[in-house]
Amino acid sequence: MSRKIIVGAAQLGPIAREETRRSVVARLVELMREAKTRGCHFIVYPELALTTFFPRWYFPTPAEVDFWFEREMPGPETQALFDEAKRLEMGFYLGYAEIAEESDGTHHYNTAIMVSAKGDIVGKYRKVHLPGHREYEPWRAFQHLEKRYFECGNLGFPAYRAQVGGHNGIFGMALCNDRRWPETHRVLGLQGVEMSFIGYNTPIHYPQVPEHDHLQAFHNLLPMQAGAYQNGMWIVGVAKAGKEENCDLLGQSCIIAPTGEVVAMCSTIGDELATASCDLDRCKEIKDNVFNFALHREPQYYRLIAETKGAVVPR
Ligand code: ING
Repeated sequence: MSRKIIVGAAQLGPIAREETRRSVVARLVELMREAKTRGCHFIVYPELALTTFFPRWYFPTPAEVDFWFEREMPGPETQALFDEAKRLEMGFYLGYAEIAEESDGTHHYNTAIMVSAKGDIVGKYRKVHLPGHREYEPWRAFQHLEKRYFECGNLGFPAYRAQVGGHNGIFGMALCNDRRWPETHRVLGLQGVEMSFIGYNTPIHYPQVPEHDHLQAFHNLLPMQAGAYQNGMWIVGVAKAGKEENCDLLGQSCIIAPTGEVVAMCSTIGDELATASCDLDRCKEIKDNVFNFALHREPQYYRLIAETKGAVVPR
């Protein structure tokens, strides 16, 4: 018995500050059409896939910030993507900046959705681990103001039963910095997730520790390969890549098996599709054995993980 689904990692090259959503959606549709010719059932786009990575700049007014957000999904510019997905019977994951009107007011999130081959939104995730800083910091070559523009997600790390390629599976989502934190993958793993989608925008230059710049590719794969293996799940990591408004973003979009092996990877820093046939049943090789949670975990000793924010060091 196997539950093979064919998945596409749809990496995007740079999106210029002036590039319209309509123009970006045309690029997304192009990648979706290529995915169809390659037999894909599902395609994964990057984080904040509709615009340039705007947290690299300081915007003084709320109106200038809100310009980068979507109030509707699908909205006027993104309906074409949903329509094409329905026509091609292609599910997709899409990262975007979300303005949400909730009972207690208006909120701003760094969001991702999972959309079925019928064009229905079957899952939503709002980024929990927000990197960067809140105030303008002039010493930086570029800002990273995610803590200023987004609120911490209020949905946790939900898992979804959904159908992809005619097979039922359990899917999860994360966004960029989330992939660096083992808690992200484990909370999904503890819900039986068999495949997670993670879009990212990762500058190669890390201003606080520039001597780590040459390690960005290693630090991209390391946590995702570990997360896949330690939770017995497929992980599809997809970059917005290339020199975007003079900021070099890492590529290396990839599909990782539950064994932790990279089975497909992009080799350019432009718009590029990497695909793989992923058998969801292969998760059992790991989930039923080396990481059989019910058999081997000892949560009575893990309380610090959930009970404290910072480290509790011995006196
Ligand atoms: N970007 C980066 C990421 O976590 C970063 C921020 C870069 C953190 C390099 C640490 C090192 O991949 C986003 N958008 O989270």
